[in-house]
Amino acid sequence: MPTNVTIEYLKAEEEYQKARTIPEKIRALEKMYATVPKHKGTEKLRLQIKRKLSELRKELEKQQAQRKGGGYSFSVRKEGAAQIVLAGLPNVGKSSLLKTLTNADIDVADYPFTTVEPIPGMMHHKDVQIQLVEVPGLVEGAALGKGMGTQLLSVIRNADAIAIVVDLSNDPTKQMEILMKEFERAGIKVNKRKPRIEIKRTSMGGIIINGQENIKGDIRDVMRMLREEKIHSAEITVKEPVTLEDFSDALDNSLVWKKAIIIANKGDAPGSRESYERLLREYGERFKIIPVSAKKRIKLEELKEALYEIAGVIRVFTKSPGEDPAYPPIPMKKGSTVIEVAKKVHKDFAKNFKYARVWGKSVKFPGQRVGAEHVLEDGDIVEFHIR
Ligand SMILES: Nc1nc2c(ncn2[C@@H]2O[C@H](COP(=O)(O)OP(=O)(O)OP(=O)(O)O)[C@@H](O)[C@H]2O)c(=O)[nH]1
Ligand SMILES: [Mg+2]
Repeated sequence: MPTNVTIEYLKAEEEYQKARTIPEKIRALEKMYATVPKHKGTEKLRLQIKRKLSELRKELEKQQAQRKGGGYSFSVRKEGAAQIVLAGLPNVGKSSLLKTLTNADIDVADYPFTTVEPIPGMMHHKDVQIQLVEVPGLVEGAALGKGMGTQLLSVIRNADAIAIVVDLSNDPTKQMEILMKEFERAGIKVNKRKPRIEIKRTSMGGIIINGQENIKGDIRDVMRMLREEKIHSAEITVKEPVTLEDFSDALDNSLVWKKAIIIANKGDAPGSRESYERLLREYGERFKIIPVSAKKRIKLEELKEALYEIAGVIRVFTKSPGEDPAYPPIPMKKGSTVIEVAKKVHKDFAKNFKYARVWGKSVKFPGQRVGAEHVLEDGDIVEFHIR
């Protein structure tokens, strides 16, 4: 046991030793993590706690999955170009937003837990259909199983992006604290980029690490983590400076990385200006925050635009030589290439692809000739030339 820890830490450790259930263990470990002094000398300890937490999360997931037979499982079939969840505490106005943004016919009421299962609706914006899914209200402890929380969080884990809904009439920073804690517990990394570490398993040859100078930490700890994950033979490329914790995250296949925005609802309510400003101070750097009122229908166009942006969708128009672009455009994932569009249009287009001409933001001049791997941008027009 390290000698430089606090009384609070030791208490938390005792709690951990006494804990019987997984949620109890998780809560105790979280306390241990929070009470370890943060300096170089405790880095390893903190990493160990994190890794133990991630192990417990996987165990909890397994436990819940086995229980599913008799219990309940939610899943919402994806439709449209992308799926965005509306997630927040109870009674913040998720249903009201879904109702004004989509065609969904749902209940709105002034008490918590009106919505008891995920509800989808389609939002139409810029010729693209985006699916919005209301997730029933989350509560503190959701990720540890409270209020069907684990099932609800798994709906969030499967979505393409998250719209966090907070209520400006009711301490939104506190709401954010609760939600961020549950996302963290559920292994959902919000508005963070996955560390750029590539792990290619090989059948033999041991561990090869390229870019080892990018790892800020003891290589023996790296090797230990790899052993723990049962990776004995692999080629690993570290493409940017990383800490041991980043390295651990990159190995942890129970984590998901999601983009998120904050919808600050009930902007019409008394006191909402002050709480919006506080929210902006504390979360404005990490999140795009859109203050709206579902009830008074204020700023809904801005909200649609922001949802469209995090959906990560681009519109690609196709045309035949000598003709106008076809309508409607084809929705594609951001970063899509010419050949990926060709595959969507017609399999012969992809098979017999020779080159394409492109008009729009991704090219230097109109009608530029490009190859199969050319990356397209929103609004581009593509003309396929095939053999
Ligand atoms: N003042 C104000 N009230 C709102 C606004 N949006 C929703 N409400 C009210 O907030 C209450 C809850 O709205 P819902 O849309 O049912 O909230 P929810 O988040 O779906 O609630 P649950 O499904 O129970 O978690 C209702 O009384 C709504 O009328 C708003 O923009 N301004
Ligand atoms: Mg609702």
